[in-house]
Amino acid sequence: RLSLQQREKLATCPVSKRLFSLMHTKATNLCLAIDYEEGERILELADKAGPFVCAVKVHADTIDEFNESWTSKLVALANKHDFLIFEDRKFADTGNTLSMQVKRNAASWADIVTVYGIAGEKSIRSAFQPIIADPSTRLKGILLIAQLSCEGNLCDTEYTNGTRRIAEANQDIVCGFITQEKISDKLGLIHWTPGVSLDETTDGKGQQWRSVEKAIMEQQNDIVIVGRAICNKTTPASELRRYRDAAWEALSAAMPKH
Ligand code: UP6
Repeated sequence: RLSLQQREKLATCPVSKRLFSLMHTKATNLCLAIDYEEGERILELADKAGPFVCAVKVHADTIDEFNESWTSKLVALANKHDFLIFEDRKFADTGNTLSMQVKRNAASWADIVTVYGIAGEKSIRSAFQPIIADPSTRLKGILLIAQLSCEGNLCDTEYTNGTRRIAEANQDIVCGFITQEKISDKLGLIHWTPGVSLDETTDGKGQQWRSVEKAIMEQQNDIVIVGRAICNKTTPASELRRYRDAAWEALSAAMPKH
C-alpha cells in the first residue's frame, strides 16, 4: 500500500483529498455509525467522538426531530473536530429523482452519501456531478455500495464489478466504496467497511461482524465503520479509543513507514 499522503495526491474527488489529509493528521481510520433515534444523544456522542474519528455516519430518516437546527449543530461539531458528516441514505433511483432527493435531503449538510450502483453510471453521474461541483453545497463525494455485510445479501460478483467500473470511471465524484474487501487497485479510491465488532459476530438480524484486524489486514479495507460495538456500550468513550487504536495500528502496519 502507499501512504495516505501519497494517496491524497492520486485522489481527484474533493472529499477524498480532505479525508486522506485528516486521517493522516488525526491518526484515525475509524468512522463511527451513530444509530440512536434521539437527535440530542447523537450530538453528544459526536462531540465526544470527534477527536477519535474521521467521519460520523448517520441515518437521517431514523432520527427524531431531524431538522435544519439539528443539522447545523452537527455541522458545527464537524467543523470543530474536523470530521466528515456521512449520511448513509443508500440512494438508488433514476437520475432526475436522485438529483431531487439528494438536493432536498442531504446536499446542504452532509459531506458524503451512499449510493447503490444499481441504476447505472448515467443516472449517478447526471445527478451527483452538478451537485458536487456546486461550491454552495456541502456534499463533495459519494460512496458506491459494492458489497453488503448482511447475511444472504444479493450483491453478486457481477453487481460488485459493475459498481467498481462506475467508481473507477468517475473518480472526480466517487470517494470509494462500501464493501467487505478491497475491490479496486485505484489507490485514490477509499474502501470503507461496515460489519465490525471486537466482541460479537452477529446481532441475530442478519448483520455479520468480524474483527478490525481481519477487515483491514486480511480484507485490505482502509476505514472501519463501527456502530453498536461502540455506541451501545456503557462507556463509549473507552471503546472509541480501543477501536481507533486497533484500526490505526492495523492500517499503519500495512503502510510504508515513510
Ligand atoms: N451498514 C452495514 N452494512 C452494510 C452497509 N451499511 O452495517 O453493508 C450500516 C448499517 C449501520 C452500520 O446501516 O448503520 O453500517 C453498522 O452498524 P453496526 O456496527 O451497529 O452493525
